[in-house]
Amino acid sequence: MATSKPSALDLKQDLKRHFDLTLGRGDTNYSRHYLYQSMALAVRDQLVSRWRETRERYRREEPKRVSYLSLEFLMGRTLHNALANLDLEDQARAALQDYACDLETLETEELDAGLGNGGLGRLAACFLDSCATLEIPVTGYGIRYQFGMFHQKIVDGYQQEAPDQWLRDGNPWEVESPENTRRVPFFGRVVVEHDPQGRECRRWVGTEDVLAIPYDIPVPGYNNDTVNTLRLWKASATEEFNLGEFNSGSYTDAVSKKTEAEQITMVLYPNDASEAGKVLRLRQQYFLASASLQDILHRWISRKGHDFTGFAEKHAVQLNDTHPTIAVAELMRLLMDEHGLGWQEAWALTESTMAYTNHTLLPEALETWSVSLFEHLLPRLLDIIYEINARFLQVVAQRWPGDVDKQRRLSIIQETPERAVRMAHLAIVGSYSVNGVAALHTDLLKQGLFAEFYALWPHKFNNKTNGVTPRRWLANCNPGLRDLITETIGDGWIRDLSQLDQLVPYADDTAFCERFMDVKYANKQALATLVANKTGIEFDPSWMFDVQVKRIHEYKRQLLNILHVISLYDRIRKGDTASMTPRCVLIGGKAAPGYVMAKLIIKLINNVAHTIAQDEQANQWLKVAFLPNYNVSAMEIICPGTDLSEQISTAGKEASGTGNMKFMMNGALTIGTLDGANIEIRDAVGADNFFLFGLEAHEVAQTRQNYNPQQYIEADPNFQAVMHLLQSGHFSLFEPGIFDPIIAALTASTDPWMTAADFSDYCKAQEQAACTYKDKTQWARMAVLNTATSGRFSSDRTISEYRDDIWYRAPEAVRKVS
Ligand code: 26Y
Repeated sequence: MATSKPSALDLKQDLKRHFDLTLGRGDTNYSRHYLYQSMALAVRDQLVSRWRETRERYRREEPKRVSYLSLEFLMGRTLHNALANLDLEDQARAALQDYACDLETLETEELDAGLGNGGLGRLAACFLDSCATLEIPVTGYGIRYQFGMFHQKIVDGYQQEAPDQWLRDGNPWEVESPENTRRVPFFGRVVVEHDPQGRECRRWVGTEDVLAIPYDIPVPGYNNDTVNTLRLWKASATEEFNLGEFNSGSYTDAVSKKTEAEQITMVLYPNDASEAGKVLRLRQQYFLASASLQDILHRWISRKGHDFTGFAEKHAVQLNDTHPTIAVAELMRLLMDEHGLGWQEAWALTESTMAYTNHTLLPEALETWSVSLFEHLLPRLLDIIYEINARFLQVVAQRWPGDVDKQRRLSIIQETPERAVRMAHLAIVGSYSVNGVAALHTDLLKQGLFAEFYALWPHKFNNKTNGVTPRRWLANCNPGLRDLITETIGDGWIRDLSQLDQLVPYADDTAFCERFMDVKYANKQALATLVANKTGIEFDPSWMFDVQVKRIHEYKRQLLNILHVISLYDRIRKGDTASMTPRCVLIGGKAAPGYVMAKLIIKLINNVAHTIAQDEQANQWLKVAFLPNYNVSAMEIICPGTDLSEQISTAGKEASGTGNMKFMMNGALTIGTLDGANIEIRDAVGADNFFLFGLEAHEVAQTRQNYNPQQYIEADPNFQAVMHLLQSGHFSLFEPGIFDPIIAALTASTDPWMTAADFSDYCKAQEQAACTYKDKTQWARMAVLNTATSGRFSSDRTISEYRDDIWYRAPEAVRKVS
C-alpha cells in the first residue's frame, strides 16, 4: 500500500515544528544550519512510516534477505537524495519560502558521510540505492566511524590531513537502536570440553567483550515505498567490565579500557591499496562481521528457534572484498559454539550463504593477517580457520594427488615470510560465488591470481561489471541534462537506464546537440566557480575541461597526466601554439597518509599548476588546478561539467573504475587505456567515440620482460623536453631535488606502472582529443552518444545481475555447490 505523499503544507508545518520546538530556535534566528537540521528531521519523518512498513512487509513475506557486509559506505550527502527519491523536492522548495534560503544552499550545509576511501565504498552506497529501488531486501552492514575519510588540505603544495568531524553537529539521518546491541568477544583462550553426549567441543573463555550498538540509516528507493536499512555499528565498553575495574579501585584503568573498546570504531583506515596489518583494523573487521552475523542469526532464532533448516535459502551474505571475510569463520563459530550445530551442518550452511566480491589484483592490496596476531586476538577463530584449511587441503589432495606445491600455494595459511592467514583464500573456500567487477578483471582473476581455484571450482566464478546509481550521478547532480533527457524521451530512464539508447538518433539532431552543449556549458560554469573558490584559479568555461579525480595512486598514473601537462607547457613556451586547443586541467584526489610517492605526486601537480599560473603566456592556453579534498559532493559538481574524462591506469591494474561511468553518463568523452570497465565503455559507445591509447594488459606483461624507459624518452623529443624541465628543477626552484624520487621511478627499468612506455601514445591521443574538441558539432555528437550508450553502467543493471545470478539463484543450485 502506497504511503500518501505529504502536501507542501505538511512539510512546511513539520519544518516549522522542528525548527521552533525540536531545536528550539524560535523564528528570529534563521541560521542556515538549524534550518538544514529541521528540514532533515522533517524529511526523516516522511521516511519513518515507509521504513516501518517495509520492515513489516519483509517480516510478513519472508523473502530471501541479503546482507551486504562492507568496511566502507561512502554515502556522501543524504538530504537531496531523500527528497528526490520521495518526490518531495517541490514541497521542500515551497516550505522554504518563508525562510529566505533556497534549497540548494541549504543542502550544502550537510557534511558528507565519508565512511569510505574511494571506489569500493562508493560502490556499496550506489548498490544500496539500487537495491531499495529494485525493492530487494538488502541490509547494508558497516561501521559507524567517528572520523571518516580525512579532510585534505594543501599547504605549500603538500597534502595535509585533518580529522573528519562529520558527527560534530549530530546526524539527523541515524536512529540509534540500543535494543539490538550485540556483544563481540576478543582475546581470551580456547578450552576443550565435552558435551553431555561425550562429544568434544571447544569453548572460548576469558574473553574481553565489546558491545556493538547499531545506528540505522534509512535507504529510500526511487519513487517507491521501499525504505531499506544501512546498519552501522558503534563500539562501546560493557558495563560489568567497568564495574569490576571500579570495584578493584583502578578507576583510571577502567576508563582507559573503556576508551580502548571505543577505539574500535573511532577511525576509518585511509589506505585503499596497501594493507598496514594493524591490529586495530583486524578488530574492526571482526567487530563488524560478528555483530552483523549475530544480528542475522538473532532474527532467525527469534522466529524459528534453533532449527536452521532452510537458513541458506533465506539468507545471502555478500562480502565486499576480503575486509569482512572473517565472517566465514565467525558464522561457523556462532553456529557451532553458540547454537550447537555440528561441523558439517554448519559448513554446508556457511558455504551456501557467503559470496565474495574481489576488487583488486594488486598483490599489495591482498590482505593477510599474521597467525600470531590472530592467535592473540581471536584464538577461537584461528582454530576454526585451521580446521577449514585442513579439510580444504584434503579436497586439493584428492583432486591433485601428491602435488604438495599446489597445496602450499592454495593453502589458507601462508608459511613464508611469516605464517599468515590469506583472507582471499578463506573467502574463496567459504563462498559459493566469487566475482570480479569488470569483464577484464574477472578474466584476469580466472587466468592469473586465482587460476588454481578456478580450475578447482569454475562454477563459483562470475563477473558483475560495476555500475553507478543514475539517480545521484545523473538525475540529481545534473538537473539541466535530466530535464533535457526527460523532455526528449520521457522519464522512464531514471529507473531503466537502458532507455537512454533512445537518445542515439538525437546525436545527429543539431538542435538537440546545441541544447545538450548549453547544459554542459552551464555545468562548466558551476565547476569553474568551485575551482575558483577552492584554488583561486580561473577556468574559462569555453575551454576544454580535462579532468582526473580519484585516489592518488601510482597505478592510476596521475603522473602521466601531469607529464602531458608539462609537455603542453613546454610547447607554449616554445611558441608552438598554432594548432593548440585551450584547456583547463583539473586533478583531485587524496593520497594515503603513509604513501610517500603518492604525496610527492600531489606536490608535483601543485608545483606545475603554480608555475603555469605564474606564466602569462602559458595562461593564454592552459590552466591547471589541483582541487583539495575531493569527495562525493565535489564529484556531483565535477562530473556534469567535464568534457574529457581521464581513465589512464596501467592496463590490467584498475579492476573496474566507476568514476569513468559517472563521467560518461554526463556526456564526457573518455581518454583511456584498455583497462577495467573502460573496455566495456568503449564497446558501448563505439571505438570512434573514445580516445584510446597505451599498452594492453598482455603487452604490459610482455614489455616488462626487458623494459627500458630511456628508449621511450630518446625516441620522442617531446618526452625529452619534459624530462629536461623536470630534471632542471624548473618546478622545484626553491626545493631543489625534491622530485628526484619521481624521476627515478619513471626511468627505472623496474617501474611497474610503465608510465614512460605509454607517454608518447598518450600525447597522441590527447592531441586527437584536442583536435576533435575544435569541431564543436563533432564533439557534441560524441558527447551525446556517450550519454546515450551509458545505460549499461547503471548499478540497477549490476544489482539485477547480483540478484539473479548470486543472491536468488535457485536453492538447488546453491545446494549443488555446497
Ligand atoms: C586492505 C585495505 C588496505 C584496503 C582498503 C580499501 C584495500 C582496498 C581498498 C579499496 C579498494 C577499492 O576501492 N577498489 C576499487 O573498487 C572499485 C569498485 O569495485 C573499482 O571500481 C576500482 O577499480 C577498485 O580500485
